[in-house]
Amino acid sequence: MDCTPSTTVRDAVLGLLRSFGIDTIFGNPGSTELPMFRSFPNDFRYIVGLHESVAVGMADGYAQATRNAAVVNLHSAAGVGHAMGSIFTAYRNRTPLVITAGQQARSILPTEPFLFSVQASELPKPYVKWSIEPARAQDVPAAIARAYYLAMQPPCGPTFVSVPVDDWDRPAEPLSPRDVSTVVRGAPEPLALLGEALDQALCPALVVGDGVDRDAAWDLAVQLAERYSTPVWVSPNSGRCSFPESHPLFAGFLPPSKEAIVRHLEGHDIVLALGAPLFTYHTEGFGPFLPAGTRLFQLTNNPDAAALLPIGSSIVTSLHLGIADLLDRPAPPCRAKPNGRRKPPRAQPGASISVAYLMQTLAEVRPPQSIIVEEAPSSRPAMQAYLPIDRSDGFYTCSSGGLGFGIPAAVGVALGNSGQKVIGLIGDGSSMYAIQGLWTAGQFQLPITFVIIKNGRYQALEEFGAQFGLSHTPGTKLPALDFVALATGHGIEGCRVDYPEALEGVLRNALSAEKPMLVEVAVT
Ligand SMILES: Cc1ncc(C[n+]2csc(CCOP(=O)(O)OP(=O)(O)O)c2C)c(N)n1
Ligand SMILES: [Mg+2]
Repeated sequence: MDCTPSTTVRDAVLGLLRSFGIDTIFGNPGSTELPMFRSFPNDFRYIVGLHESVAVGMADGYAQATRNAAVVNLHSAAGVGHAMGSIFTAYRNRTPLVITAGQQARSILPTEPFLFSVQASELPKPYVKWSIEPARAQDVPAAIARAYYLAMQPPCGPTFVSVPVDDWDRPAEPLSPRDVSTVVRGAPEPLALLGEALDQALCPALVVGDGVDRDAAWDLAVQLAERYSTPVWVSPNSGRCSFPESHPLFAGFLPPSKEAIVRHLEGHDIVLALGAPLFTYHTEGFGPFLPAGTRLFQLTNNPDAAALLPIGSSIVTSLHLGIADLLDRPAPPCRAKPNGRRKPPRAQPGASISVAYLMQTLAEVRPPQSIIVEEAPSSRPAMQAYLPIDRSDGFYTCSSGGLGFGIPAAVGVALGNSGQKVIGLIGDGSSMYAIQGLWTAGQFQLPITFVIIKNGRYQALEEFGAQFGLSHTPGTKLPALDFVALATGHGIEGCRVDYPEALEGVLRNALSAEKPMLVEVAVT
């Protein structure tokens, strides 16, 4: 009997990816991976990022937009090192990624060759859910399959497979995909107890986190809020929008501070956190987690998030199914509607452009279905006040706090939403962590408008410096950056706007283009 495997590791892996609905590989190529791309088939596309952190950031945006794991290939140790910040962000975003990395040929590993990775599977830890360098070449396809199923299993996240360069041409058996169902439904008893508590509550509130939108439970969250007439808050530093921000029940954004969360939730006897970690603080705080007498419930699809919640009752469930089960209960008695958040005063055009005026103008001129990708730390409060997001899959930012997500993610979101306008709202400082992403946007002529908010500084850090009592924060001034030149240098068109009178026209013009455009907005 002939026991020779009928295909190669490469073809077995590509076949598997096809069966997972994956036809796109993000990466930045290196010698230790090139045989992966021998006779690269026409039904696949390779999307280059000019730095590994950009490749992973694009894959993150693409995976979130397509709701499927994205594959990204990195160059052995140095490439994984470059990508680490973006891997950290993908982990915190709970984005499913299958990351492969090159490794030197197995036979020369004992003499520590050029470019090899000494403990390849250890390098990306702890920000991957699973990591391996398979013991034998023929084990690579099964490792990729396991990496995919695990990446897609809630809570989603990146997984990592290191592949020695000589493995790709080795014989392997083709591998058929399996049905791996990972949707968890909350147990009926605790859901019934939560339902009863909500029915009896005098003044309940909802807090939504990115888990709602990630689980496609946006409409159900709206129904639940309307049924119980609850105000709806957003969990601190949420990476996605999970509730329409123009809805009369929308209450606003919880700040990432212990004392402020207690203040904002004062007066509620029940708080229900939906797909929300709730206690994501940015600075040290003291005192209780919630106001005295407030009971906390949480629905989460993440067992670890349930375990680490310091107070309250958690139910591990798909958000979609958990909320649907609550809605299946008989309707509760009618409750008075709370006041929604107050509209901010209209921003006026001054002598120069304020961030509030920029956000207000953008809200008025942007296509209604356009998608916002934001990374503009000190501009965020003005964005939240003046630029409401009212659609599911309509907003992305990073949940990690690590800069370098915005530009690549905008590219990935645009690649995953063919034709849809994407607006990247990016701080001048943030943009420089991954400016090379502009080049990929240009190569694919993606319909992205990059709005660079140029205040000439790391303003958020100056604000933090003041909070810590520093009289001067060094290293926060950013003179001499020319974003129009950077756009042109990366192959896309750029323009600059300095005065309020010109802002609307410039934004309209950029937004009407079907190609990438960069607008540098000088703000005060
Ligand atoms: C990778 C990384 N490095 C450094 C920081 C610290 N940091 C937080 S906000 C910020 C400033 C960002 O500047 P910019 O995008 O211009 O926004 P602004 O603060 O001016 O609104 C920096 C450097 C970070 N969050 N991530
Ligand atoms: Mg800035």
